[in-house]
Amino acid sequence: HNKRLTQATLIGLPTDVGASRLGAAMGPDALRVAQLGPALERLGVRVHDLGNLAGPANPRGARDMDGLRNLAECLRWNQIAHDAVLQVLEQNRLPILLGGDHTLATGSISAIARHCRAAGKQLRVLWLDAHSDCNTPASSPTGNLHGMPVSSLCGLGPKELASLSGSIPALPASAFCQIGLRSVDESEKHMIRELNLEVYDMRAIDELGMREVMRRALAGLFGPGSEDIHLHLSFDVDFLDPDIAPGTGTPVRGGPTYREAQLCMEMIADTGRLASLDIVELNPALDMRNQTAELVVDLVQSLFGQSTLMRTP
Ligand code: 5AB
Ligand code: MN
Ligand code: MN
Ligand code: MN
Repeated sequence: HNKRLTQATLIGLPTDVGASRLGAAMGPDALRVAQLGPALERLGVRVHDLGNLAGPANPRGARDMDGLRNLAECLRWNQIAHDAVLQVLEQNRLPILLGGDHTLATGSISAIARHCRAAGKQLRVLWLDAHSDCNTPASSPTGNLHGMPVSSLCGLGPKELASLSGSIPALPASAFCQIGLRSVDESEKHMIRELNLEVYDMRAIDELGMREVMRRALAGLFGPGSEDIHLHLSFDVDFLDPDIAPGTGTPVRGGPTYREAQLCMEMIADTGRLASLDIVELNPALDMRNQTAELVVDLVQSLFGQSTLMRTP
C-alpha cells in the first residue's frame, strides 16, 4: 500500500526575514551538510537540488512603521517560494522547501493550493509546530511574520501575503491540522476557535498518545477515495523537544520525544499521500555539531518510507 515517491526537488530558501532571531537563513546548507539528498536517494527517491534561490537581504532593523518586521522582504521571499514550488508541482515532482523561517509556508502552501484548485484535488495540511502561527498583524505580540502564515493562508494576514494563491482564502481553515502545540498566544486561542482549527496540542499527545493523535489526523487519507488528496507537511523544527533539537530560534520545552516524532513520520509515510514538504525554522547558529539537522534528516527518511523491518526501496 505504500506508494513509492520517486522524484523530489530540493528548494533552498535561505532567509530569516520573518523572524527576529537571525540564523534560519543557514538552514538549507545545514540540511545538505547532514546529507539530506543522499539519505533520500538511498530510499529510492530521485533527488534534484535547485540550490539556494536568491532573495532580498535581511535589513536587521527594528519593526517597521506598520508594526511588522520586514513585510516587503517577506512578501518577496514568499513570491519566490510560491513560484518555485508551483513550477516543481507542474513538473509532477515533490517539492521539498528548505527554509528559512516559517513565513515561507505562506508562499509554498499558496502554490500548492493554487495547484490543487486547478487539478481538482483536495488539500490536507499537517502543521507540526510548538506554535499555532495564526497571529494577525493586529494581534501579533512581536510583529514577526513567521507567527502569521496560518492566518495569512486563511485570508486574515497582510493582504499581499493572503492573496498569493490567487484566491482569498488560499484554502479552508478545515484543511489544516496542527500537532504538537505548547505555546499559543491569548490572541491565537481566540483565532483557533474562530477558525475552528483542528488542533492536537501536547496535552492531547500526552493523553491519547501519538498513535491515536496521528490516526485521527490522518483519517480519510487511506484507501479508496483518498487518491485525490494532496497531503502537505509543514514541519517546523521547533515541534521537536529542544533536548533533542536545540537548533531552532523559538524553542519550547515539553515537545515530542525522538520515538514520538519517528512514529508521527512513519504514520504519515503509511498513507502514501505525501506530495509536498516544508522543513523550516532550523537555525544552525543555535545547534550543536549539526545534531538538529541530522535528526531532521533521520526523521525525513521515515517520512519517505524507511522502516526497521520493511525493505526499501
Ligand atoms: B514559528 C509568537 N507566537 O507570534 C509570535 O516558529 C511566536 O514559525 C511565533 O512557529 C513562532 O511571534 C513562529 C510569540
Ligand atoms: Mn514554531
Ligand atoms: Mn512555525
Ligand atoms: Mn520558530
